[in-house]
Amino acid sequence: MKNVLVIGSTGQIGSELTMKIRRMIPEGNVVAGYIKGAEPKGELLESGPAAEADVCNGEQLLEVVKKYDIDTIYNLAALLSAVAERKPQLAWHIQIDGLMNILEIARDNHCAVFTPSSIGSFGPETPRKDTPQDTIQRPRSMYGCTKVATELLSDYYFHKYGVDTRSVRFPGLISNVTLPGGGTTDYAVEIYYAAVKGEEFVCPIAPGTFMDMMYMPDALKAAVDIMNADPSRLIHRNSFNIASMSFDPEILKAKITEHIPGFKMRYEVDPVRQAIAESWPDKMDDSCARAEWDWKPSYDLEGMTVDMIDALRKKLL
Ligand code: AKB
Repeated sequence: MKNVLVIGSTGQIGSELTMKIRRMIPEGNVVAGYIKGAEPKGELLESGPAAEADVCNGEQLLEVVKKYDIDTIYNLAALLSAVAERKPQLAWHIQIDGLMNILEIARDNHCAVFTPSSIGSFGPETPRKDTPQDTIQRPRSMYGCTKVATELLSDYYFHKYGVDTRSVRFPGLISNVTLPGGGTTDYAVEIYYAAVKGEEFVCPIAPGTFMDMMYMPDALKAAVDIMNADPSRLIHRNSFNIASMSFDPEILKAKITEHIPGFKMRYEVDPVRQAIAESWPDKMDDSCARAEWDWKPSYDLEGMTVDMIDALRKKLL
């Protein structure tokens, strides 16, 4: 990995991943790819090259890949689960037609490609506890349909054309830099912002609904480590279960209250998000990632909570 294009560089993952990779390879071109209306600003803009890179515009992508001699593409363009339910055709267009554009360019230009999958690639028939690496994937959401198709298409391009595609199934990601937009797991980020600001949190997910979650530094490490992994050890490619913690809103509220006594939360359950959340696993088994590329998270709920509160106090107060 030397010249890298991060598509979706101003999003929740992209904004931090681009900066991490720039720090890792200062001698390379790490291009912050964006779409109109979501241009990079500040440090992201000033610390390296930026280029318009819309997944739905193959010619534009090819131009960027050629100009910067790109060898690795991080494809982070996606509509998250709740938004994708409102705009299913657009979600398919971005997530699948866009991925096709990227894979074709990668095939002709010898690029490795990372396109994340998600806990959203599972559905109600999937075993909920210790969800195996290889299991039933029959999601009921459009987001999930695109994620399963992403896994299949990425594996297809690897087996058929030798494109070096690799991926992880991200849990809900919690970060203090860029807010997520339109996901089912967003509550687990928003709750920290409310708690630090001293506001009551209105939770859209019902008590007792468990989902895998992960702190952003671990997610970024996974995205980098999988692309740097020794290919001869990889039995799987698209896509690996990775896990670090699983909780429901009550457990998260109790943990935050240990650090911010008096924090208040009430429920106003959003039926769309709740139905999606109930179809996702409670907790994935990530033993294949641990065995094949030494995946190991650093943060548990306590470590993440201390760090989130500290960072948000500096940012918001
Ligand atoms: C979402 O909630 O849609 C995402 C995800 C789990 O992939 N955060």
